[in-house]
Amino acid sequence: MTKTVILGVIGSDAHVVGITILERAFEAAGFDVVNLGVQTSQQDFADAAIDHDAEAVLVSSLYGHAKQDCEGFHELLLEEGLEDVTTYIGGNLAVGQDDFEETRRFFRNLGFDRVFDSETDPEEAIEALQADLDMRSSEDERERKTIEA
Ligand code: B12
Repeated sequence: MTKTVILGVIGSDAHVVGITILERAFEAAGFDVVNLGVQTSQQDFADAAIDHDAEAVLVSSLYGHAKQDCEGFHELLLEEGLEDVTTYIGGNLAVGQDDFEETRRFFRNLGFDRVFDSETDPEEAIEALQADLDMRSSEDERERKTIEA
């Protein structure tokens, strides 16, 4: 079954090239992509995930304000009943040069399932999402069988 991902650039960020490339790469890999474009609010991500019954939300941020823009995002997803949606973030996630492992830890602590830097090849994120969603559907399948049994 085709899996739907929501893609967008969060906050006031207007960098569009990265998500355009990601949109094409995820589509070519067989995903249904809903591209919300630039300057997308947290609520817009949540609304789109509900409207399209999405499996994943991919957040992009390039301009250095991702930390502020993503505060409270996972609390909002929880409030909206979207706790099962897989969330990734990628791009230039901090201002200037910093230790990416620290940045990754920060965003993992916010609730993102995976965190990617701006050097990430889209294929890497696609393979990760395929693996994460396959894992999730086999867990669901196992759960269904246990309930049915
Ligand atoms: C073009 C550009 C602009 C253009 C954007 C035009 C447009 N509409 O897209 C303009 C001139 C408008 C602009 C403005 C600004 N910019 Co600018 N911009 C760039 C630049 C030169 C290229 C960005 C780009 O298109 N890259 C090409 C694409 C293919 O790569 P990408 O965006 O990195 O995306 C890839 C990866 O990051 C990754 N990825 C991205 N998101 C995600 C999400 C997920 C889930 C995954 C898995 C992967 C992933 O995959 C993408 C595809 O391969 C970069 C510098 C650079 N070389 O990156 C600065 C840069 C991003 N800009 C920067 C800044 C500071 C700004 C401004 C704040 C400047 C200012 N003071 O006004 C403003 C912000 C305006 C705003 N509201 O957003 C900084 C950010 C610094 C930081 N984060 O620490 C950078 C890094 C320049 C720098 N070295 O200082 N910018």
